[in-house]
Amino acid sequence: MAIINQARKELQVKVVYYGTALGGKTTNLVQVHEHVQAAQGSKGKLVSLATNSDRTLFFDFLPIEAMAIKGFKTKFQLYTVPGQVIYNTTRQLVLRGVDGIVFVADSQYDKMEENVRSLANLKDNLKALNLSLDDIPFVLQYNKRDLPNTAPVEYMEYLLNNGDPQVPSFAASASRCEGVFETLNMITRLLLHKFINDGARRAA
Ligand SMILES: Nc1nc2c(ncn2[C@@H]2O[C@H](COP(=O)(O)OP(=O)(O)O)[C@@H](O)[C@H]2O)c(=O)[nH]1
Ligand SMILES: [Mg+2]
Repeated sequence: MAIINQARKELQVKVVYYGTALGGKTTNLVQVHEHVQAAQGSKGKLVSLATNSDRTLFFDFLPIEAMAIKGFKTKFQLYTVPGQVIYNTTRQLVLRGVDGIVFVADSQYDKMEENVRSLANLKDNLKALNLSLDDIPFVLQYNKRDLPNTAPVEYMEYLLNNGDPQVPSFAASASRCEGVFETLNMITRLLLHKFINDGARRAA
């Protein structure tokens, strides 16, 4: 759950970008980091937590619209996880305390099985933490739409977004910064609504 710092009037929200290795998680974060207004004076450093051959990245940022919650600044921390199978322990660690999840799927046809496996792995890892995708704001991104060998979005929806209700999903080409902010804005909005609703429920 989000960390609330009463003294500093700060709400800290953790968003994790999950998905297969090489799907484009890091590219999403790098694009966001590059394009977030430095003028806000609120952008954290892009920090790389190095594992052997893959990186976990995170940084803080403060979306303008998020400042509206009752005098609290909402700080978003964006994390990626290493995709390789052998780093499951790291993935579990990164998921601890997660508030929102973006699943970055690789749209290339030959990655569909890997996408499905990674999503199942996400659910398993959440379960180990007593969490469920049903309770966590969750958005799907179908990345690498610029490549020629992509599966149709409808097919990816069928494979990856077959819950009831479906979750928001976005076609993207992260390396061209297409769909990156659409995805981020949606997870941000879902998170803020959840906090406002939870707060209202607590107050009731
Ligand atoms: N063509 C294409 N390549 C991409 C796209 N997004 C990421 N890539 C490339 O895919 C590779 C893996 O991306 P990366 O962000 O490191 O994947 P990660 O393992 O999920 O963090 C890199 O070479 C990226 O430049 C995209 O939308 N289109
Ligand atoms: Mg990466």
